Amino acid sequence: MTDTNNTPAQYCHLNLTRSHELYARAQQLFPGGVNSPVRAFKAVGGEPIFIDHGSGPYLYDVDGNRYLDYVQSWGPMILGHAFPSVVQAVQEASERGLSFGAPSPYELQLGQLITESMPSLELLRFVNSGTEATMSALRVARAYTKRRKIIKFAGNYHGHADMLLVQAGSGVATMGLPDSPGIPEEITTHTLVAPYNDHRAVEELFQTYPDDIAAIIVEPVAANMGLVLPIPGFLQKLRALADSYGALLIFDEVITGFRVAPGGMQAVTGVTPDLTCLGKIIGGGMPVGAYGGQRRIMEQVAPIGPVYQAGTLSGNPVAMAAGIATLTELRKPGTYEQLDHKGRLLADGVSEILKEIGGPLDFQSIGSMFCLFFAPQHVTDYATAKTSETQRYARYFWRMLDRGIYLPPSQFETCFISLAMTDEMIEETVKSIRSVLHEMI
Ligand code: KE4
Repeated sequence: MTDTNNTPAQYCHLNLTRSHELYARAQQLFPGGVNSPVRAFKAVGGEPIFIDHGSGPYLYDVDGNRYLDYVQSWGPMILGHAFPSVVQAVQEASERGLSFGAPSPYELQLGQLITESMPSLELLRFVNSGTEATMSALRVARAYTKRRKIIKFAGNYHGHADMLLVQAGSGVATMGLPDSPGIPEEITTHTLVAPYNDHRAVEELFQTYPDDIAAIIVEPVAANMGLVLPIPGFLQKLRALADSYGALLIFDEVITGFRVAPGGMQAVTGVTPDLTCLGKIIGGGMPVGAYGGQRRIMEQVAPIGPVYQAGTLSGNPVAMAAGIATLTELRKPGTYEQLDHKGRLLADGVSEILKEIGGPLDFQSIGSMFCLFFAPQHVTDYATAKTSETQRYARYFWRMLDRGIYLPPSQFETCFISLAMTDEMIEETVKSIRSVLHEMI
């Protein structure tokens, strides 16, 4: 069946009755029926599916449909869903009390696991989300440098803190929002934006504000405008520019931390940031974020320093237990070799397909992360990512869902492979991608 301009969801013939019913009710209770915008399927049309449970590599929706899950709750579920040792750790911790609002050994254990893999985090603080991590890291950077401005990159998404919702990626890009209303311009006036992979634009900003830029914050692999790899030398040049102008370099490794390697992109590239933000995998599916870095910088944080940051449930024992079990599992020998192998298996398969079909398609991958852009050229930044034909992506999304493969409901997100996926599952995925793309020609 050749592709036509039908509503993309029409390419999915699954029974989604119960999801439809729940969505109708959810819209009475939550804005858009969801608790995070990108889940609403706005970018792909149709209605979101409601998940009943997850197990290993699969999600099962409330209508009983099974999906191979390449969203993985946007990154955390690297082991797969309901991983036995993680579930057991959560159960055991829960039986000892859910929250104390006081220090516990759990925090020490997870903090130790993190710093052993990421030694640049000499001192760290747990928070409850990636947003809190980036927001707090920037506050510390401004306090430490006594400067006001920050540099971010168009298409990078660092959570929804006011100062960062400027040309952001992820759901902001998905919704095509210019930026969010409700944020006074005084808040964003100190947020400077450069194109990703363009170190010269960063240098120009430093030349314009040589003494007032506190930090550069960057996704060392951009995963919120689709997946866009740093061009060779880009991160190294950011490190050099930050050093030259007395600014801090912050790696937002909320996605890449413990995903691309145990030590994140800083381990892969050898570029050491001054501060690092973490989330997702370190909580194993529970709400955990963290920020940390050089001791002399982090000693600014209350109660030993003047920079205030706090959280009722920060370091929550149950969330810590999930993170401990997850990172402990990831430490097993051969884990990242397996993830890289699965990533290569998929990448090689898709590369063969692209040779057969040609463009306009641009496939990018690193480790167990990948993205297929419906774009007419290689994507290197937000401007080129936005040339993607999002309606074609939408048709691809629903055709893949119809085959039991759950991809991100947005061109401007990244797919994740979990350790629970077998080579056969990856090969089946490649076959589905081939048949869908041939249908769409
Ligand atoms: P949270 O506040 O959503 O835990 O983390 C914010 C964040 C920070 N930094 C990076 C690099 C991130 O990718 C994120 C959040 N990622 C999106 C998906 N790409 C979360 C999904 C959603 O918003 O529902």
